[in-house]
Amino acid sequence: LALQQMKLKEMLQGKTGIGGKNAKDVGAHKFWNTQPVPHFGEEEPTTDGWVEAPKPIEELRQDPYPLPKDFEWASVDLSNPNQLKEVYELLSANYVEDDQAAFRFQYSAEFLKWALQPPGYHPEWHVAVRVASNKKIVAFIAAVPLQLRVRDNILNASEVNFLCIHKKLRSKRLAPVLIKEVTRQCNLKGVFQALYTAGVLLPTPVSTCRYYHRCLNISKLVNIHFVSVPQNQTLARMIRLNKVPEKPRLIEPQYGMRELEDKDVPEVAALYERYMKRFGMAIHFTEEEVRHHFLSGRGNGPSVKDSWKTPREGQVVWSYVVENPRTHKITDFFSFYSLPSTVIGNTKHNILNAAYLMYYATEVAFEDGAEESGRLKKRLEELIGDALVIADQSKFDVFNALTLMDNNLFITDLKFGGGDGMLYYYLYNWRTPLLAGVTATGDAP
Ligand code: MYA
Repeated sequence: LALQQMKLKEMLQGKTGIGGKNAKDVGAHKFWNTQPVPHFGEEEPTTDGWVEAPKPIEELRQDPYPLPKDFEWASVDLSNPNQLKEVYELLSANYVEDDQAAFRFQYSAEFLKWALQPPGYHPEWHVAVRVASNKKIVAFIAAVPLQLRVRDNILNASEVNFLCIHKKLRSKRLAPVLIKEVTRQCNLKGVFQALYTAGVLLPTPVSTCRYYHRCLNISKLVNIHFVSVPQNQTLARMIRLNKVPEKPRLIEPQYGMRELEDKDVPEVAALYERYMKRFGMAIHFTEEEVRHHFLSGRGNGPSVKDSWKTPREGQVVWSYVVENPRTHKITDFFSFYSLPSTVIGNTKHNILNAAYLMYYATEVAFEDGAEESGRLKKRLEELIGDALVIADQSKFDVFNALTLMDNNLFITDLKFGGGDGMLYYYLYNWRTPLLAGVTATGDAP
């Protein structure tokens, strides 16, 4: 990560060029050059602050931006099952693919509701473009409100995600119109900063992460060309090397791991907040938000016995805590979410079931010398090692994580392998020097 940060730094200062299909010459970003973001070639900021001052509401544009004729704006009501299905279908067929067009994210309808209707969400921030004649949704962008801490500043911001344009309408400069319209909607609610992530390099990331993958279902992953058997190995050996235990270790009563319950929310919120102070940027969650992000995505089904083996119908998020059996204090938690991908053009398998590591925390981090002595690394390996077991039992094919938070402490020893995908983190209208470790958000486009 340090190396990536250094390269990025040089590139942003215009010292080196970068290759890759997403790279553009400095200055070639016709749209982004007009936006309040740091531009390529500028000196790295030394202080934090907005790029453009907030405007009083009466100075804001009151009308939507003009769209090409034949198209119209619509705000989508995701509580309406038909409208939710329309967005789901647009994204299923047109959202993010990898560079080889082998896999495409397939967010479930439950996931979209969970991600886009957190406490305090605004329906006006779920922006769609419809064809005027037949009302078909052909483009979408969404924002949700959040409080974001960037170093010492707490920003009343939004997180922008799910920007998608139908494949037939690409390269027509529609994306800038969607971005400007969602910006206008945020501004109208007094929000002038945003967080967003993308797999493409734009002006200008505040941090860069790489995807890592822990393979679970080796034969399927080989079959769909997600991984290949290394030259000096056989499939059988690869399967053996990647086998995870059948039962999570910490589930034994003497350790006290169990599914998160509603009564744990205040303690988990406090532990989350304390742990996230370790990082330069983190989302602040109220208790209500913790309840939403860690519990509501579990579907409405009752708590099932041995839930670590049996996912609930429509389950999006998996959240576990460790309760000290003597003191009954919550000492640790971890969570991951389900984000399948369509396997494009494979006859045997059409879905890749992927789990993505979300948030975790452990009290061990606050013990003196825990990092230097390796105690923190050991504890995280126990926790995330059990997350792998639960994911494996729930039939996930692969478990993904990014090079952020404390993930670098455990990804290698837990046998994650580096992928070719990168995820760039961006802030809209906020300058800050490069951040070394950033936090995961609910989604990783
Ligand atoms: S990231 C996921 C993005 N979605 C996909 O990758 C799905 C598949 N792809 C598509 O649907 C289209 O290719 C998209 C572009 C829609 C991506 N973020 O219309 P165009 C710039 C920002 O001719 P199209 C996510 O959802 C590009 O550099 N800008 O292109 C987070 C160029 O500008 P410039 C992007 O291919 C989104 C311009 O668009 C992205 O038809 C955060 C070309 O437009 C991208 N991912 O459509 C959005 N890709 O010439 C920003 C391309 O300057 C939010 N572009 O280089 C900002 C904060 C707003 C709120 C602020 C509140 C205060």
